[in-house]
Amino acid sequence: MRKYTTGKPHGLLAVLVFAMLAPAFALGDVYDISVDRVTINTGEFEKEGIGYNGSSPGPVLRFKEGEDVTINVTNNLDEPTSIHWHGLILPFQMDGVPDISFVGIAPGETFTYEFPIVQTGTFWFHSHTGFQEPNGAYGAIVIEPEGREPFRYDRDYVVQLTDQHPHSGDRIMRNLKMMPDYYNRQQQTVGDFFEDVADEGFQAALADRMAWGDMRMMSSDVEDVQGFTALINGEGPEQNWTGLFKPGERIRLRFINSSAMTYFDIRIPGLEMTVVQADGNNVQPVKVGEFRIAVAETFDVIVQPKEDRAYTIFAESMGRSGYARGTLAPRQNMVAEVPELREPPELTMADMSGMPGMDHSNMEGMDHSNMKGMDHSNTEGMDHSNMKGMDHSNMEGMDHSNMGQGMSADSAGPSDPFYAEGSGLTPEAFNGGKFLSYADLRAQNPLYEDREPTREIELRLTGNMERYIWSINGVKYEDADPIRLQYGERVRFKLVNETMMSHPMHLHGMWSILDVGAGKWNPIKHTVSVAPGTTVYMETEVDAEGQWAFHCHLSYHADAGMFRKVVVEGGPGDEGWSEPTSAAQASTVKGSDS
Ligand SMILES: [Cu+2]
Repeated sequence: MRKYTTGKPHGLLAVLVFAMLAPAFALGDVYDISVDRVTINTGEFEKEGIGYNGSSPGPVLRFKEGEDVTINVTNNLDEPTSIHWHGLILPFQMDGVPDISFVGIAPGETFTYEFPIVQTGTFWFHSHTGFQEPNGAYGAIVIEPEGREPFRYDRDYVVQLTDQHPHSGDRIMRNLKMMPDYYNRQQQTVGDFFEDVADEGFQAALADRMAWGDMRMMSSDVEDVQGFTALINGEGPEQNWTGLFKPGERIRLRFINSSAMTYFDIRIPGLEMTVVQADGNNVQPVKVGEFRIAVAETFDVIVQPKEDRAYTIFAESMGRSGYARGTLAPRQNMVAEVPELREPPELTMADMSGMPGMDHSNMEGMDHSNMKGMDHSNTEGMDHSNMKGMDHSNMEGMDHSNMGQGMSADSAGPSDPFYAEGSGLTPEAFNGGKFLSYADLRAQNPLYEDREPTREIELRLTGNMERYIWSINGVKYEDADPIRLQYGERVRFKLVNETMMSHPMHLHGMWSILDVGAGKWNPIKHTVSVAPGTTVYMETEVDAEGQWAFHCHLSYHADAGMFRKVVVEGGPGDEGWSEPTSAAQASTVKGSDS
């Protein structure tokens, strides 16, 4: 283990020795990254944050398939750090997760990462220590293929989306723990209630409110953290990041969602987008008017603006509490109209149908004398994670495994099989055009042979919004045993979302084959978003030994416990993986508040 934590001179020597021993191996470039305190200016506020090589986002790292990279990461902070290479397939000791892959990088230390680049596409990197990532510690990775791309383009831009908040990550977490709706600025008011009474009638409006009150949740709980400024490549809506083009050119836009908490719905008014890659893997092209990008996902699209005018890249947050904005233009300082934010979506009872013990059939029998159900102030003592009367038998309606049928855009049918039917979160394209669904994704080339899984592992995504506890199978990370997998098996994960929030689940080190009902053409991803009230299946060829992380990529959900260690045993190099230990080990960071 220590050999990976050598200082810079040592690391270079190791590379030289390695090069002499294996002259046939291509010696790749050496990259130097420093981790620094930086000032982040969003155009709306300034804050102290963490960046790489003096800026946030850090540099775009450009690798080439087949090269062996050496990356020296020097920690200039007064606290430990780490870098995780999100979506990269590499030896687990290089994966950069403190306490799982390695011990972390102590203040003043240089850690040398060395690994071969065995894939192509758009990825990103970020700190896996404390709340450094929400505080700005991220950058983009572009990996060029050895051969040709299966699609043509003339230009190539990274479009890295982030959500910077005036508060530091530590402060946000403290506030959420104290008051989970602290950052929810779209709470319903008494006025809203009387509007609903006017629309739906008193009984319906009241029954609805009481059901929500029982749940200790609000129908506007789409986003945990509002009040951020959304950025494109580090520039806020007013700063307006701009990419230049010549009319008629084909432009590849590499969208990366490096936000802490924010899903975005992305469109470019006036341009059709052709999705060609998801999470770094080529997919059969899909033309769309709009797409949703979950936290930690990447989507590459190709656009071809033909007119000599500017186009706005408009990325609305899923809860419509903010937007990122950039511009594609033939010349600098050109702007196009910036659309208005649409109405915030409202969760519906369908989004809660994953909640155990909810029976929607007998709402009429509710006792209306108990009006306190509408009062959100007395919400103590309810823990949904252990509600009695759990009944999973009626979950079949949401089972996506037999999704081949009924996927037409029939107005009567479900609009998107990855959302509960009747969900308030089901996206709709602004212009009435096509909104990308997971169900549209097909691998360009299947990476794995289609074979039967050896077993199924059910993971229920659970939580208690009232206490801001997030967990898997009702158990948070610190109390959980690792998930043990055998090298060589193929595991089918059943992800059941019992909460009212979407969770982007990220498995490190191995691909997640998302079941969209397309057999061997199912797309492979590193991050799979599970919408409220739904069940999603993904399969994993267990082809990487060692210790890996598997977690929700919403920063504050991961920190609160929606996180697991995965141990892959029985591989060729299995010596029994020991726990990394060192004085440098520290999983939370005491950052300064702003
Ligand atoms: Cu989550």
